Amino acid sequence: MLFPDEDNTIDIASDAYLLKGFLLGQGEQILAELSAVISQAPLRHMETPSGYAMSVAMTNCGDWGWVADHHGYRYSSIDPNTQQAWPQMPALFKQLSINAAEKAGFVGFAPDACLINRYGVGAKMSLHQDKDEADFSQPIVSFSLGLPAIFDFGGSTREHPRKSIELEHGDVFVWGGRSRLNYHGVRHIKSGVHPQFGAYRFNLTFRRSQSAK
Ligand code: MD6
Ligand code: FE
Repeated sequence: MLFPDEDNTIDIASDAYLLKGFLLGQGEQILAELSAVISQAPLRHMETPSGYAMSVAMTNCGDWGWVADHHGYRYSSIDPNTQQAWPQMPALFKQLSINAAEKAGFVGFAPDACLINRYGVGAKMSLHQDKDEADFSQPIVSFSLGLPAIFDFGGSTREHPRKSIELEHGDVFVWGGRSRLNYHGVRHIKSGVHPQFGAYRFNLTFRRSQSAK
């Protein structure tokens, strides 16, 4: 165990850590920044290359944003819906993501992309790998806000056995290194109402999408 003295940092797999409640107390400020981002770059249901609308509504902030369309999946510096640059990554988001990465042992995290996922009740994310980034040496830092979710975390193949983790409001999941390309997914969100985020779960994932050199 890397952090025997910190019982709110939980080892999930090699180089994967759950920071329980890391964002607690920051909900209102995060919500205010998030609302400003979403008013500039509205949430939308992107279409997969095979033509299905995703159940999760998405947008981005930062220099680069993850997009899906009939061409495939990629990072774009332009929001295809507004034809404008994505909104700047709020300083609060960037700093919290860097602090979380450091707490998990990843120094020098320099995120250039933040994907914002909004799950309504019943929405889910199928098993996938995050492999559209140019730099796998940096971790992914994932914030969970609002309704809870069951997150399935597997290994480097689809068939690898999976661990189920509950991600609750305020949790941060950091993974990189040996787990960076592990398959993962989110089960259907159960109905509920969160005092700040209503009937939604928001997930913010911070990544280094472009090569740092
Ligand atoms: C979610 N997250 O938690 C979806 N990917 O809603 C992801 O797909 C994800 O949380 C890579 C790293 C962390 C993540
Ligand atoms: Fe992912």
